[in-house]
Amino acid sequence: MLQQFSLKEKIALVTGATHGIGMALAKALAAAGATIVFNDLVQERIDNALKEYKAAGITAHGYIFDVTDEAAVTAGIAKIAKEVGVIDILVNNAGIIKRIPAVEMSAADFRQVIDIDLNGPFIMSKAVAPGMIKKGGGKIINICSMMSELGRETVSAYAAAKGGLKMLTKNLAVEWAEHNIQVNGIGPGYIATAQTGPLREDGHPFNTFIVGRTPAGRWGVPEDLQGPAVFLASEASNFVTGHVLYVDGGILAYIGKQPK
Ligand code: NAP
Ligand code: GCO
Repeated sequence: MLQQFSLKEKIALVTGATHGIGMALAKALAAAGATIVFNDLVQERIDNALKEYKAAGITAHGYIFDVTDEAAVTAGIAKIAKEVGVIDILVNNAGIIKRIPAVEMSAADFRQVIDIDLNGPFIMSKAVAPGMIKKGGGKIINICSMMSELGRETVSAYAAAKGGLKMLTKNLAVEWAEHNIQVNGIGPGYIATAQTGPLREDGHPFNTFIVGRTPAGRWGVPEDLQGPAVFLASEASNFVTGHVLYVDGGILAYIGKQPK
């Protein structure tokens, strides 16, 4: 039974996996047997991450390229194919958020969020798909969000991107099903990483708010996403496609607490 979850002999590319959720997912895929490849924008961060992977007993391969730069992505994927092998599993994890009220947000800021969080996964998926098709199949996991379903003040660009990413997931899933490529999403709840650091500061009203809004009563940690990622990367999910697996401690099932 557990063999179905094995990723032995698979090559997994996790974008933006120098820390945070990306690194936790890469470590989980490595523990299940996969060879890990990741990218980032800055060589120093790649080098530090390589040391951290090594300390965890993982031989990872780090590459510099921006997920929004189609030419750089194409060159990066070709280099990876030569030096490591053809990608079997792609995790579109790289992403940014800008918390700015909509009336104050410049179109340039809005565009940048859409570019990294939505165009990036499209460019990456398009770049790995031909190799997967030749190999006879593959797995793509898009890191979505609560904001794929819900809105809140200040995150219009992020919600637009992550909502779009949910639909990109469904569309690529149906478009590439005939090639045995499963495309799914993971929708993390509120996870303690650098991205949410400003919201978790002591005394920040959002901190109390989100813990109360999460039936599990806590912030998630990147490790909460590891099991779901291995499942969606493995043969255990071969008939699961176009699905977003929300890992949110119950947020999306919850109407909220009545006031006392
Ligand atoms: P994070 O700590 O900010 O990590 C994001 C990563 O993406 C960083 O490694 C960053 O690289 C990389 N990145 C950004 N732009 C890039 C680009 N253009 N090309 C390549 N890499 C790029 O955030 P996180 O919390 O781990 O989040 C990871 C993913 O999960 C994001 O897509 C995020 O939206 C999503 N998510 C997070 C939460 C949460 O609560 N934390 C919840 C739901 C979804 P640098 O370090 O070099 O900037
Ligand atoms: C915010 C948060 C979120 C989370 C996450 C939720 O400001 O509301 O940063 O958007 O990071 O994506 O799932």
